[in-house]
This record gives sequence, structure tokens and C-alpha cells, in this order.
Amino acid sequence: MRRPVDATLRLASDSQPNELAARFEVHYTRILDPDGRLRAPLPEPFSDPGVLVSLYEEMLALRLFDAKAVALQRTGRLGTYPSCLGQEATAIALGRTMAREDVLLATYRETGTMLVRGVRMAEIFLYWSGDERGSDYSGPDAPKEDFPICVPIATHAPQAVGVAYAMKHKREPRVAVCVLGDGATSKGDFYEAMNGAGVWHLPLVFVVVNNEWAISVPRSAQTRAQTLAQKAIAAGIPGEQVDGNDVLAVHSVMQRALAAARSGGGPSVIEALTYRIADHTTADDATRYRNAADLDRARRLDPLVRLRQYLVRERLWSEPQEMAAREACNARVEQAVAQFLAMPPREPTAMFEHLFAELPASLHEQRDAVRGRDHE
Ligand SMILES: Cc1ncc(C[n+]2csc(CCOP(=O)(O)OP(=O)(O)O)c2C)c(N)n1
Ligand SMILES: [Mg+2]
Repeated sequence: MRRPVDATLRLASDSQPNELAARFEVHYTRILDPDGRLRAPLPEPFSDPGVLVSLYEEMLALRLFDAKAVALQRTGRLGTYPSCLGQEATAIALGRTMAREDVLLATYRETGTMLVRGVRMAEIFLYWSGDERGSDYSGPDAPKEDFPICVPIATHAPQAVGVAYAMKHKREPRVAVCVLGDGATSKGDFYEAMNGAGVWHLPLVFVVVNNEWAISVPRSAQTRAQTLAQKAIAAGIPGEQVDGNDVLAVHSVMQRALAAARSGGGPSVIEALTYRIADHTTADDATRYRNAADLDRARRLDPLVRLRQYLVRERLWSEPQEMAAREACNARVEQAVAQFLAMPPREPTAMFEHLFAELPASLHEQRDAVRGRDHE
């Protein structure tokens, strides 16, 4: 793998800043082309057809879950929901490559990673209905130490530094994975976190999911930098790009970054290039700020279609298998919907339970007022 050049050496020499930019090399990985043809030989563990098929099945389950969540919001069962349509490959590859003992610090669009790590579908529905029990991660295989979904942009990046610092301090062979969006890379938190991770050589992988939009702000208006991965250069840590719609590529790159971080190789930044096909959330209408042609182009890069084409060509997948898998996934999703809808709602005062270990006096008053109103 090529590494970006050492910026300080170049700056001290006779280079002009804009010539300097041209000399940075940010490596880009793609294994499967959008038409499902292999661009590079299949690395391990993909010689096992079962691995390829299960990656596809997990992406399919996520897509069906996602569509259901949007439908539940439209019928008033969820407050809002941020769809991950078209971004399934990156989410699933992250979930599949992280070890159970690693810690995920995610934003609101990493549903797929959470599901692969053992969060229950019903919990994700609960969360988006405004119920804090959605962050309990109570299943038998639940990732109990993963952080709850982070909605404030990039605030979990410095927290990830703290987590990784603790892992290093305790000499644990674990890795923190901080997932954030293209918009989040403009925040000071992101720069500070990369800097800290670099200085302390921490077991931390930043995954920047570049879906080209931060609500209505396009990637081109976010930064003049040609890539987001190159932001790692200033922190002195490796940064690279990967085709975020190629589940095999993200899997390979992640596996490498995690192995390096786990064995004392330090932090890195991975920029996964994808596209937010859906509205920002169900509260948004993206037709107001982007054109249909861009969306058509993005739809042709569908990560599920890409892997399916490969599997079908290799005779590892067929139409009956597709139908059976869809049926099984839909049944699983419907079961989760039933569980979610059967949960008795919490008391309105539950909203005071999750911010403070001990409720400050001013909030006591508010809680009592809510309680009083309840009993009127
Ligand atoms: C600190 C903070 N500022 C503003 C917002 C409002 N906000 C919610 S999502 C978002 C855009 C984030 O874009 P990006 O990081 O690219 O993630 P994406 O939604 O594309 O996954 C903004 C500005 C917020 N949640 N937190
Ligand atoms: Mg974005």
C-alpha cells in the first residue's frame, strides 16, 4: 500500500503549496466493478463462497429493514428515521470485520453495523420512536460496550480517542472504530481527535462515510481538499480511500486497518466513497436541492446489485435463492416490528432518566411538574 508523502519535508523544500497538493498520493481500493466484475484477484477470506453469500444476505436484510423503518415513520410509529439506502456495503463490512471486543462509536446511519454486531432490530425501532430502551443493547450477543448512536455531529470523535487511550493504557488488544460523515470532517472535533490519536499512537480507526451530502450541503461545498482521507496527513497518520459501495473492498481495507491498530500499528483514516440515495432523514425532501441525474448515476452503483451480479455469474446465487432470502429477511423484520409495537410505552417522566446519574434540583422540579400533569 502506498502512503501519502511526508508533507513537512516537501514544505521545507522548494515546492509551491499547490504543487504540493498534486504530489500527495491517497490510495484507492476497489475489488468489484459496478457491473460485478472482479477488478483485482479475490483476497482472503473471499475464496469461501459462504462468506460472499452471507455478506450479500446481510446487505439484503439491512435494505429490507431500512425500507420498513421508513414505512413505520410514514405511518406515525417512528419519530424520524435516517435511511441508509445505498450505503449498505460499508456498514455491513464494518460490522463483519470488527471483533466482538472492539468498540463502535457510530452516528445515526450505521444501522447495518449495529445489526451485525448484535443490536436487535426491535431496539433500533425503539430508538427512533424516541424510546431510550433502544440503546440498551440487551440481546444475548449484544455489544454492551458500544456507544449509543451519536446524533451531534463529530462529538464522538474525541470520545473515541478516550476509548482507544484506555484500551492502549490497559494493554488490551482491542480497537475503537469511529464512524462519521463527510460533513463531520469539517468539525474541529475530527481534527482534534485525529491529532490526539496520532500523537498517542492509539488503536483507533476513523471511518469517514462520504455519501456526498451533509443534509443539503454537497461535498464540494464542504472543503476544498480533493479527498477527505488526505486530512490524515496533517495528523501524521495513514489515510486512504475505498469504494464504499464495494463490500469486498471495504472488508479488505478495514481488516487491514483493524489488524494494524490491534497490533500496535496506530490509528488510520478510511474514506469510504458512497452516496446518500435517500433523503437526509424522513424529515427532509432532497428533491429541493439535488438533481435527478445525479441520483440516477448513484443508483447505478448499487452495492447489492454489484455483488449479486458477481454471485450469479459465479453460480453462487440464483433467483429462487433471492426470493427465499427476501422472504426470510421480511419475516425477521416483521417479527421485530411486532416486538417493537408490543412494547408498552414508557412514562413521560422517563425522559429525565438518561442524562444525569443524579438529577439536578432544577430538573427535579420539571420532572415533578410532568408527573403532576400526568396525574391530572
Ligand atoms: C453539532 C451538530 N451540528 C449540527 C447538527 C445538524 N445536523 C444533523 S445531520 C447533519 C449533517 C451531517 O452530515 P454528514 O456528517 O455528512 O453525515 P450524513 O448525514 O451524510 O450521514 C447536520 C449538520 C448536528 N446534529 N450536530
Ligand atoms: Mg454525508
